Amino acid sequence: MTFLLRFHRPRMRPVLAQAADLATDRRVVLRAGLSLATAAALLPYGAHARPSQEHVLIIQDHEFEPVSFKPQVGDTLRISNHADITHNLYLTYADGQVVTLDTQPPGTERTTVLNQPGRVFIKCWIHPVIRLEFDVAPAGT
Ligand SMILES: [Cu+2]
Repeated sequence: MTFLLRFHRPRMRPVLAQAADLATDRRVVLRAGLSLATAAALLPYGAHARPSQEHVLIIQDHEFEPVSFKPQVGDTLRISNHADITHNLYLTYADGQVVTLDTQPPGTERTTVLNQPGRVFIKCWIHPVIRLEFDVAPAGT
């Protein structure tokens, strides 16, 4: 059985370019007369934040592709049905929250924004054999 896995990330500039921009921003801030403390307070955000990403998860027949991405809270999961059967998937978060996606005929995609850190299970209401689990990291880690 062939497994395909793709995940798309928004274009990210190289870290060095971001760091250079941050340094420039700091000089601008200083020239604007704000305190060093203010600039220092901005630094952790610029150094650690990562933009939300979109991860594509493909389902073939009755199985998901293995997960190789590292999702965070706020990331979007795009599930693409490459099977020739309809699925109706749902996510279960660690606290029991259930998010049901719409019925998903062959060739269609459904998206959901991951809203909690921790273990997430994806199953199908129609095909209980289908099961996938992965971890979601807190935002900004
Ligand atoms: Cu199914």
